[in-house]
Amino acid sequence: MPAFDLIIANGTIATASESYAADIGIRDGRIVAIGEALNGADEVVDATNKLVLPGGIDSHVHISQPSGPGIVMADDFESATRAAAFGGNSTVMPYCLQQKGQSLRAALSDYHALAQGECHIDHSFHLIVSDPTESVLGQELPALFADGYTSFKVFMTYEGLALDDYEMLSVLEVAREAGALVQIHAENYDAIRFLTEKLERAGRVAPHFHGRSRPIPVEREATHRAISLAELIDVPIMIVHVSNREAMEAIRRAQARGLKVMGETCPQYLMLTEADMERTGTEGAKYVCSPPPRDVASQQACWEGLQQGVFSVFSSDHCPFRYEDEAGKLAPKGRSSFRWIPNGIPGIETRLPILFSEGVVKGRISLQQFVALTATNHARIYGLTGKGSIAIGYDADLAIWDPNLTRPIRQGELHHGADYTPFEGIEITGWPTSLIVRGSFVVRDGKLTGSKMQGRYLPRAKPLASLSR
Ligand code: DUC
Ligand code: ZN
Ligand code: ZN
Repeated sequence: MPAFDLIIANGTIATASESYAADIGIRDGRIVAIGEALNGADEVVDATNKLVLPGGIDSHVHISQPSGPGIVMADDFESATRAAAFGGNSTVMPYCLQQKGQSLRAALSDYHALAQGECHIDHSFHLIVSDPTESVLGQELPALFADGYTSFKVFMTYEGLALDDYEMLSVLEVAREAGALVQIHAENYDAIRFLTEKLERAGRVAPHFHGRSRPIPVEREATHRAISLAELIDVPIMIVHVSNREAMEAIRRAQARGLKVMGETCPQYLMLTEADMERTGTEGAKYVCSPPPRDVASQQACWEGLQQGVFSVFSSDHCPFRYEDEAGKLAPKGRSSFRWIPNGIPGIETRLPILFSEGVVKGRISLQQFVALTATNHARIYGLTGKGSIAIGYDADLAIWDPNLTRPIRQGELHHGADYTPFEGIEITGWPTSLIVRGSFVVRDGKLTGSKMQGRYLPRAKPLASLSR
């Protein structure tokens, strides 16, 4: 019997700490050898002139999430995980939304049913806590933590989702006791409501007024408040989808003071601006997401946050809606005011190529930072044991990249369920060409070879309180 099921030979391996030329020997879905001139395998795949990276981990995606009456997300688990695989990802972490009045267990059982047998790659859930009742705080969250649901998200805005400060403190306290990590959507609910009503009264309802209804101070204030509340409880937090300098600097200051505050940014805050929401007619709706895309100076601030380690993760915040669709961006109510345009954009397949091309190829970040920001840190922070790196004993989750392949992002070549990409036409150098999950090809030389039965659900270990930087 050969020593290995599969050898990936002659590639350049890159991890969060170094790059080197070596072969990878895989048996029973795990990496069992890394060395020169390995031999003895059922199959040898030649990766000459290719990079071999850990499969990407996208720890912030929304799939099949209820999004309001008549609105339907563009991706289910099958299409989202297929698109993720073509984008070089081997694990995604979607949200499981608790609806008001619903138990967390009931919400989870709905999401597991949607995902079961429909995932091309591995997945694990964060909970969204929208109704922190006594039983949620006292019983469900601690029990679910013990079952491997070790992170949850809370919102400071949105009707039906926003927690007030008392509720936030209660959730943070439970997280502290359990050792869970809380992700925070930091925008000031009342300020958005106030500004939205004012804009609507003035007849300013076109898509780009979405940005005016939640300007930078709205995000800065909530970020500062979230950090202060977490400091009161002494609990780690992750501020998700940071869009601008003021929020980034608030996180940096908290870190300098020794607080366990982590940050995340996303492709839309590097590549889009508010001008995109000003496109003619209703087209601006394609770019409506929250927080909204800002300006070029904010893009620069987000790059600095990535370069300087203020942000430890780079996620897609994939939240896809179709454009030409009454159940999506052009819902009848959405045409009447920006307030009703479903918030979110697709990005699960383009996250890694964008950061590779704009970051590594253009010299803004190193290849090691790229791997850390897109895979390794996600695994460490969220407790995905045996994922996110290339090392003996780790799952053989590998993305093979052609670092010289240059072609633009085109909707027609993507695999998600949305009918557009907000990143249309961006020229990319460096694309993943093959993706292996636990030793089996899901995508091979640009073709889907895996099945939707291949992805597994991953319970998680205790999250990390902070990355030592
Ligand atoms: N927050 C998210 O995290 N994703 C999409 C929309 C939102 O407000
Ligand atoms: Zn959010
Ligand atoms: Zn999100």
